[in-house]
Order: sequence, then structure tokens, then C-alpha cells
Amino acid sequence: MACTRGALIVLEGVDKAGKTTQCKRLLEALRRSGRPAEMMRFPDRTTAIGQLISAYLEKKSDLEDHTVHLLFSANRWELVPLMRKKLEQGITLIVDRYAFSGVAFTSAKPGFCLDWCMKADVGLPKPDLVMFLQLSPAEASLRGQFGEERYETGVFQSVVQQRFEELRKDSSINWQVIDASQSVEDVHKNITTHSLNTVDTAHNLPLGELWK
Ligand code: NYM
Repeated sequence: MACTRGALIVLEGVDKAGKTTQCKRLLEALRRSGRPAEMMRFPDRTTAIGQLISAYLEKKSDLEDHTVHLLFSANRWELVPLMRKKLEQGITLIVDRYAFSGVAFTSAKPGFCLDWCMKADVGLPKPDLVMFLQLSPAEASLRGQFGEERYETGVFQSVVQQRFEELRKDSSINWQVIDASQSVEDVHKNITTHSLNTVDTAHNLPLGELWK
């Protein structure tokens, strides 16, 4: 029987790259084109695990670094049954951050290597497309101050950027680098083109397993 699943599309990038705005624009564009789509974001702060993560990010609680890494991963795993169900129903998922953020942010902390950080997410549904919104730290700083949450400093974000660069060398992932310094409209057009191609080809392909 022909497979008619939705595509798993992820947007990644450092803070202020415009991921959330672009996810929303892409969602509208896909729906307008008649392709069913829904948006998700990680961390999903609505679950019990997500609330632990949220309190940590807001500096209302302290968590040991390995522990919080595993919570971020658990927060993805707990949503996997729902993700699979939607994809099987033919719904394309547009995901604001995924395991790549998980690895890039934790491995930017002292004493963490990429390899250890990737382990907990091995076997997650593999994205059909990962678009990395590229923005230099200098351009990001022109977009205003960082917020109050943990990790929102220029120095930390630069290390995160380097970790993303290492992750992007993995040719088993369909990475597309998008120049996020362009206008919102131009970035949107670029993202939509990649996404439409992906949605139309994913229909016939089995869903893969991440980093396996
Ligand atoms: N973050 C996000 C992680 O450290 N690990 C993860 O696995 C994920 C998904 O959480 N600074 C970090 C990146 C962000 C922060 O994200 C919250 P957002 O998109 O601002 O809610």
C-alpha cells in the first residue's frame, strides 16, 4: 500500500534567528497550499516534564546538567507517540527546535562532548528536513537584548553556534542552511520552497530513525 505520511520538518538556529516567526508563516503557507500541517515546539513546556524544564530555564530551580539534558530528551520522547500518529495521518509537523538544540546547548557546557549528548535522542523520528537559520552573533545582537532565561548570553550562544556547525557536518541529516539575515519575507520564501519539496517527496518514504 502506498505510504501517505506527513513530513517531519525542523527549524533550528541560535536564539533570535527568527525560528518561531518562520514556523508560523510556514504553517500558514502549507495549509493554504492544501497540505495538512501542525506546529510543535521543544521544549514543550505544557507537560509535567516540560514544567520542570521551564522552571529551570526561568532560573526558578537548579538542576544538575546531565539531569536537565535527559529531561529535555525525555520531553521529546514523551511526544513521540503523538508525533507518529499525526505523521501517519498525513499531517506534516513543523517543529521549532529538536534534538539538535538539545545537543548544541548541552555540549556548549564544560565537560560535555557531542557524542554523549546525542545518545539519549538516538532513535527519535528522523526529520525529513532540518533548516538551520544562520545568523552571526553580531547580527543577532542587532536584534536587541537577550532575555532573562538561562543560556541567553552572547558568549554562550557563540559556543552553541559552533556546536551546531559540528552537527551540520553529519551528512545523514538533510540540513539546509538558510540565511536568516534576509528579510522575513525572503527567509519565508526560501523555507517554503524547501518544505514543499520535502512534503511532496516524504509521502513515499518510510520515516527514519535519528542518528541510527
Ligand atoms: N534548549 C532547547 C536546550 O537547552 N535543550 C533542548 O533540548 C531544547 C529543545 O531551551 N535557549 C534550550 C534552547 C533555548 C531554551 O527554548 C528554550 P525556546 O525556543 O526559547 O522556548
